[in-house]
Amino acid sequence: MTTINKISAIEILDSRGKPTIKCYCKLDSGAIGYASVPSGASTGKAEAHELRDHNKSRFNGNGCLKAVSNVNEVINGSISGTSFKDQNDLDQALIELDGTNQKSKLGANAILSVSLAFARALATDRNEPLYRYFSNLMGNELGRLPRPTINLFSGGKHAGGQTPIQDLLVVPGQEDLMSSLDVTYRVYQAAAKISRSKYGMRALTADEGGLAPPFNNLNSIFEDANESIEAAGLEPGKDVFFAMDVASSHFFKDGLYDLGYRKLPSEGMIEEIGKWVGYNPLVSIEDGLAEDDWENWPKLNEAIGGKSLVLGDDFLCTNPDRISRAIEQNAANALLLKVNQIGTVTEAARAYTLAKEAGWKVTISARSGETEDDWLADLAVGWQGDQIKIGSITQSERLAKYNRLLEIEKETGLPMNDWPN
Ligand code: 2PG
Ligand code: MG
Repeated sequence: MTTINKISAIEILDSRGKPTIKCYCKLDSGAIGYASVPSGASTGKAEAHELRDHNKSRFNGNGCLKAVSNVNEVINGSISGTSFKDQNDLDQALIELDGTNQKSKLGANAILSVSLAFARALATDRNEPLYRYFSNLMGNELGRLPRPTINLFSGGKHAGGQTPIQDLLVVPGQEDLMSSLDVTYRVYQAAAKISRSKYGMRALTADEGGLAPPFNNLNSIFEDANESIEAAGLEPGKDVFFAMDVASSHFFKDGLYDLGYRKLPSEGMIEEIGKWVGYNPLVSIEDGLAEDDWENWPKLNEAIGGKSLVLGDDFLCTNPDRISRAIEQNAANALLLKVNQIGTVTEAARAYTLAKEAGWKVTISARSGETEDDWLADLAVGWQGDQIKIGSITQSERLAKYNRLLEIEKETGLPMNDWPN
């Protein structure tokens, strides 16, 4: 049993300058854990509720003082001095204290901050690295490092909508992390040069550090990405692959996918994605269809699932009920896992297990609004995520996680997951 001595929280700012929450958990043993919670911009409707103050005169309504006070008053009042068997025991207490389906009373941001800070406090107490705590929690041996999928170009909600597609990512195929980051750096620098010469654009970046030039059309995203890889002296489909976050819920209106130059029904969108996957070394398509287009996800999976991951983000929202339904309907073959979409470590672990038991791949993902906290790297290694999606390699809130992965790689000597080679 572990007794919590005190839980407290403060407001801090995320990578977009918006308030978020950082929590400290002190155990009776004296061990202290902390955790900061990220925040999305292209959010799914089924995500757990992120509690904001809606006081327009402060951070345009984005303050998190209510969430902070829920930790300091309600949660601390209820659980300090209480003993818990394990992570599950604490998370169940938090879920019951909130008592709503989407954690709308206390806020998923408040609840997750406590759940994660407790995880880190326990790891500290046991004198074990956080990745080991997470692997023990899952009953996993340590196996392989997740392969990074790294933003190169961005659009959609992360770049002011200059193109509807949200992210084109590179998937370096190297055998270790530093070589993968080296390849990514070279491709990124080549892409920055191409953006300048083709679009007259300085290397201005989107929320996650991807370049965001005003592409002429969707094909030019692929053209420019392939060109960047070649300009870096590398071969697309051998040294570097692609992943795409279509994030199509955000341009699905009145039954049509609005790609700017064309509006397509679901069948047309599936055909279009089939072409992208056919002509490019695209190994992962995230949210190719909208979050409520349940009827057509199985058709997308049927059409491209043999060649590419059919990855559900807004579609699944790390929600065990949605994942079970998708497994039953054969509607995807991979889960994008974001812990704050569901709100506790235990429920995220359940989502992970469901997906793995169905033979799916799992990509562990950061959010577009991130902090310098690096727990995501430990969680991805401990749970043996097949992929990790953190963003580009240009901003410190992302690099905190890449650098933590480098440390873990050095410490453990783990090999990298061999997908997609
Ligand atoms: C996504 C994420 C990360 P956001 O859509 O996958 O790229 O974005 O955090 O804005 O939901
Ligand atoms: Mg997404």
